[in-house]
Formats: sequence, structure tokens, C-alpha cells
Amino acid sequence: MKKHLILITASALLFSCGGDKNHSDENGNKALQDSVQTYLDGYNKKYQELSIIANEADWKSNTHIVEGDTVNATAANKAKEEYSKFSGSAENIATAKRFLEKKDELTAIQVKQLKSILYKAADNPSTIQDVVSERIKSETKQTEDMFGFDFKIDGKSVSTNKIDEILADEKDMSKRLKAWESSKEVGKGLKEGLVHLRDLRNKTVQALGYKNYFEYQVSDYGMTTQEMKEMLEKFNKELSPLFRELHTYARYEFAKRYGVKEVPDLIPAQWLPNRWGQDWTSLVDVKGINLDSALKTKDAEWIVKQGERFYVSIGFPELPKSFWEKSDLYPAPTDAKYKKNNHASAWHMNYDQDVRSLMSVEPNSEWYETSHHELGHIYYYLSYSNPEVPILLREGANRAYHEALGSMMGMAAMQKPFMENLNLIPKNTKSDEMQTLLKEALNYVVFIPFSTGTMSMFEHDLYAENLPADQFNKRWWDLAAKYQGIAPPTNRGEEFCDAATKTHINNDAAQYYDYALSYVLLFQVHDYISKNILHQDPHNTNYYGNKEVGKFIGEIMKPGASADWRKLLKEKTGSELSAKAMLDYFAPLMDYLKKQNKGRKYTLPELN
Ligand code: X8Z
Ligand code: ZN
Repeated sequence: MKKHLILITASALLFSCGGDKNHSDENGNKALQDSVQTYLDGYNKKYQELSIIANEADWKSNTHIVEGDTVNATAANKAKEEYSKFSGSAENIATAKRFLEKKDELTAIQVKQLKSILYKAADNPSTIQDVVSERIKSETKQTEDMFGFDFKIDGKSVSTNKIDEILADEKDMSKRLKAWESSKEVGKGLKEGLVHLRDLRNKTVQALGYKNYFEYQVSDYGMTTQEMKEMLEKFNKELSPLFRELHTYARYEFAKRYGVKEVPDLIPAQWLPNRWGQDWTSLVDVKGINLDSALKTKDAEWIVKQGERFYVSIGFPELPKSFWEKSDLYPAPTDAKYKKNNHASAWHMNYDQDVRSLMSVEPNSEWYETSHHELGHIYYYLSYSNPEVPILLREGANRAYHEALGSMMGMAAMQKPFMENLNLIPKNTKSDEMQTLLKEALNYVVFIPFSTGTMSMFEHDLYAENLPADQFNKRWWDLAAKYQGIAPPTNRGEEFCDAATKTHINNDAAQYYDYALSYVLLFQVHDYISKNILHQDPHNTNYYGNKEVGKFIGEIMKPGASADWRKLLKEKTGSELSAKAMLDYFAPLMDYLKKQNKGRKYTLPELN
């Protein structure tokens, strides 16, 4: 996820003088525009100052968690309060509203900034300061509780990297079950906090007229809850025939792998190579292409540096020195007296050049892909930190764009011609392309029911339907059965809170559809790049070193949120957001899987 509370300084100055090109409009009211600009300049400057302090404090409370030590949490809460008092102030809300009443007389970029001020204010309106303060405290605590948690197997502490490794490779079912159950223990202690946060999040945005927190987050796309749900359902439906084949295939293949004779209708969650069943990639090994074994000969630093080399090769700048000095990229030492947030994120500390990533990179294919993803956020930050983009609009064209471009680079960096070029696999490797496509589908297609369904519908019900606390776990597993076709190993009562084991439920609330949309978007952009820039088959591309590709991606990134996301997509790819490219990409798999699945029992309904 990307993190940025705040705005920055030096760049604010660029917008402070009247007459720059963002600040004149032949048809507008020049005097009014001048006073709006003065207001925006002042807002940006203050917003930036307060955000830097809050981001620094937040960074510390995510990278250095010590049980019982309240110093970091207290500092983070104080800084976030200061920030919230400003960004949610009655005065800022009133001023932005007043100016927006005359929006036809203002420049487009001024209107966008004023709307952004109101949007941000709704997340912490000072009219209900006590609710806002309580929410800040509870959010900091929830993150510390989540990432300060000590996972244990047989009484011994284990890292989440270790749990993931067991789930990816282990064949012994009793060991798998222990690892899976261990990974879910953290949820129990997070339930109460989640119930409380749901109420606080809903209350904060209700003060500015949103029905609930889900509606608030969706509105960032210019969409209603209903529209978003319909779009997610549409994408899920479109991909469902393929997912149904994959599900059938996986049930039988996993059963074979674990020596289970009777193939279950729903896949037991502990069979899957991911704590939430969102990625089944390791079910398939493609002969001749073993990225993991190549990466074993590298160290963790090589992984991140290689990501940078890729971006640099297509024309992006080297990362700022401070990125390497200030990021926190590798797992905490096993004997460390502190814990850290173990999920990957990218941070825009000052809305300018201070960019950092928080990861726990180990040399394996999963972190290789994730490093490319995080660097996508980082290069997005750097790209829109330019004088053309006001600080308030230094965000993605929408949140899905921010997630998509780095994921696309991660996908491109795992295609055969690219890996041959980097000597990660021998040149002229012979391999079965259908197996490669199957492995990719077990990543990208399998993710769609999880993201459009289980996660998004759970969060919808949590915020928009006020899901009762004694139904959290039941609803979670009902959705997992319906969308992903998976089941828990044993009945999981309400003492567990399995949804809360997923970080986004706690600290990236009501936004998980961003990732679903980002996958659809990434295939659309990749399809365009492959066919129109590289003139290569989308399944077998090599972006490395291609400056045209870099230019194209840079043009999507540069305007940040000053662009209209729908127009931008149309301009750059010629189409509206659509799953067509993703469907085309995986189409050859259908026949193959149908043959493999001949005579097998299908247990998911046909949706499409
Ligand atoms: O959370 C992430 C990123 C955050 S920047 C690593 N992702 C989702 C997840 O891990 O659940 C990337 C794709 C899905
Ligand atoms: Zn991300």
C-alpha cells in the first residue's frame, strides 16, 4: 500500500506566484482566482509541514515496535492530531466550500485542489474532534498490535516470511496446518479494535455527509458504492469461467500433491500457498524456468537493486541516495528487540524527493515481484513531484493506477525473454508456454475473486451494512466459500477474526478493490505496450532497456491526480477500463484446462 498523509514545501513555492500556467484561465475571474491561489498556497505549505512530522512519526511507529514502549505511539498520535486539526478544521472546510460555490470562475486545477481539501477534511473533521482523536489513537494501536504480534509454531517464534515459506513448499499436512493456524492467531486480539475502528471510521466521514466509510473511500474514484459493486461484480463474472477451471484443476492437483483420495468441494485453506488463498502460484513448477533457484544465489539487496536497474534501464532516474539510507528494506534481525511492519509499503514522506520503502525482502520470487511493485509506487511519487503538479494533487490518477504500474513491471520482469536477458534463466531455454500461462493465471486470475469478492464484500458489509460483531468470521468464510471456493480447516468460531489477519482490513480500510482494478488496468496497459510499442507478444515481452516504454509509463505517472483517470486511460490505451486484455491474455488456457478437467467434478457455479 502506499502511504502519504502529507504535502511538501519547496514545491509549494512554485504555485505561490500569480500568473503561472496553472493559475490563469481566460474565462475565469482573475481576482477571485488570485485569492483562491493565495489560500491554496498557504494551505499547501501548512499541510506539508504538518504532514512531514506526522509521516516521520508514523514511519517510526511502523519500523520500530517494542511491546510496552509507548514513546513512538504517543509521538505519532500527537503529530496526527496536529495534522487532523488543520486538515479537518471548520475554517478550511468553510473556505473550500465557499470557493467551490464559484467553481465555474476558477481554473480546473484550483477546483481539483479545493475538492481534495474537502475530501481530506472528511476523514478527520474537527467538528467531532473527540471522535477523530479516538480514531487516531485506535489506528496507531491496531497497527502496533498487528505488527508487534509474536507468531509462534510449537511455542517457537517465527517470522511471517517463515510461515509463507512453509505454506509455499511444505508437503507434510500437519506442518502446514500448524503454520496456517499460527498465521491466524493474530486476528483474535485485533477483533475488538476492528469493531471500534469501524464505528469511528463511519462516524468521522458521516459528519461531512457520507453514509459510511466504504462510500467515502469509493467516492475517490468519482463513483457510488453501487457503481463500484457493479464494476467489481462484472470483472469477477468475466473472469469466472477461467477461475472455475482453475479451481477445479487446483482441487485435483492439490489432492494429488498431498495424497488425499477424496477431492473436497471447497479447497481447504491450509492446502494453499498463501495465508489468504489469494495466490496459488506455487502449485505449478515450469520446467526450465525456476526463478526461485536463480534468486537463491543472490542476496536480498540484489533484489531491490535489480528493480532499480530495470526502471533506470527504461529511462527513469536512479533512486535518490536518501531512499537507500532511510528505507527499511530487510527483515529485522532474529535477535532484534523490536518488531516491524512485515507487509510491503511505499512512503512519500514529504510529497517530494524523500521516498522510502518498508519491506522484509528475502531473495525469492515473491519478494522479487513485490520489490518491483513497491518501486512502482516510488517512481510514481518521484514522477509527479514536479512543478506542474500542485502538492495537493501528488497522488495517482486514481488509487488503482498507483497499484497497477509497479505490478505491471513485476509481471514484465518475470516473463521469459526478460529473464533470459538478465541471465536469470539460460538463453534459449525450452519451456512449456501453457505451464507458464497456467502459473501466471494462478497468480493474477486467482486474485480476482479474493479482491473483488471476499475482501471487498466483507469491507462493504462491515462499513455499509454495519455487520454485527458476532458475524465477522462467519461472513468472512461464507464469502471465501462463495468467491474463492475455499474453506477453513475446521469450524472457526467468532473468537477468531480471520479477516483482521489481513493488514489492509486494519490499516488500509475499505480500499482493497484498488488491487482488483489495478490488475485489470495493468493487463490493459501491458497489452498496449506489447502491441504498440514493443511489437511483441504480450506473453513474451522484454521491456528491459526500452526507453519508449519508460516514456509511456512516465507520461501516465507525471500528471498524478491532476489528470482525469478515465480520460487518461482513453488517451493512453484507446479504451475504457475493461478486462478484455486480461481475458485475451489468458484465453489460450481455457481449452487446455477443460481438457485437463475432463471427467472431474466442478463445484463452483457457472456465473457467466
Ligand atoms: O498489499 C499489497 C502491496 C502493498 S503496496 C504489497 N498488495 C496486495 C496484497 O499483498 O494483498 C499487492 C497486491 C495485493
Ligand atoms: Zn502497492
